[in-house]
Amino acid sequence: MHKGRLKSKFLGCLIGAAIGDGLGAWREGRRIAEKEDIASLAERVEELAYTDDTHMTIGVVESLIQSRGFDGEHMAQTFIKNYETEPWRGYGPGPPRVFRVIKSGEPWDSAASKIYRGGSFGNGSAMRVAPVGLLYSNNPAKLREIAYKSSSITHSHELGKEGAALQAYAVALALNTPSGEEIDREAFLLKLQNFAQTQLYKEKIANTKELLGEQDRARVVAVLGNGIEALNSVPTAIYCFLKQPKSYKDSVIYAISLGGDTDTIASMAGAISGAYLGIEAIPQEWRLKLENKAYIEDLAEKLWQTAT
Ligand code: AR6
Ligand code: MG
Repeated sequence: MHKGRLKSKFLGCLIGAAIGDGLGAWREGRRIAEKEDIASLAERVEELAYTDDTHMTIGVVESLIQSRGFDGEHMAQTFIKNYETEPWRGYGPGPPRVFRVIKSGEPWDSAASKIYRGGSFGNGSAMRVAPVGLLYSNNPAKLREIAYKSSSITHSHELGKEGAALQAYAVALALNTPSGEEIDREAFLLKLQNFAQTQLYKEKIANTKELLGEQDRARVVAVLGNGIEALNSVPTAIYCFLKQPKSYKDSVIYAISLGGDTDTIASMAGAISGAYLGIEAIPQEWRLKLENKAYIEDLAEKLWQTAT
């Protein structure tokens, strides 16, 4: 792929994730809503302030750039530093507790198991993993390894790690499909299904395929979920992208209209959509409202330089 095109996709992915987060944050925990109401909300809000989803994604990129690849200790310390600077970003309950355990001397790759029995299966490691999908898009085995490792800093449960790997792989598949080329939705899902190592995710992805033509959003939520658990949000985000792959705006609005963990599902859907369509596909009026846009763009460009 042409280098300039790839750069647009890196920008689209990270800006797309941040905007999905910032817009979805207005509807977190709410019920299913009309798409028109979400569209008019997007027009009304003056600033798209981001939450922990983007704050932690920023930490992942900063660490990948500075370490020129994955370094678990460095990434953990970056998360801690960022959290301590801006603890009010709406973090889930687990990560701040993990950070305290690491600060007390526990190694980065064992601290998370001290918090929840079997580790966390929340979506907090999938919501921040897009940069891993961008950086390792040409090497699925490495992508999986780094997605698992980056997850295990805070989310060491198998379902948490697998959710992160699937989201990263969806970003990689989207990045590697030229935006002028139509997405073969069934082939996209088949690749994800084969990539998944957990039966529960394989089943969810199979359900996703069945639902592609579904009009009833209550049924989509009933089958795929809209919750804070990785299993109940990563396949949903992938679905939101595949439902309308040609429109960033429609993917994000649809994701938020499903209710529940709207910021995270819209952020993950936005990351995949932006990686496929590139930055130009994200409405300019939305981009102008994004908090800290210049810094996120700068990180996207540096990650692109690291990757190429
Ligand atoms: N056993 C029982 N419940 C669990 C377990 C487990 N092993 N693991 C997770 N949960 P957490 P996150 C439940 O705390 O994933 C922000 O709003 C438990 O109810 O690791 O970083 C973001 O925007 C726990 O509180 O946090 C995201 O929406 C919850 O899953 C979200 O929070 C979340 O796991 C990310 O949260
Ligand atoms: Mg959030």
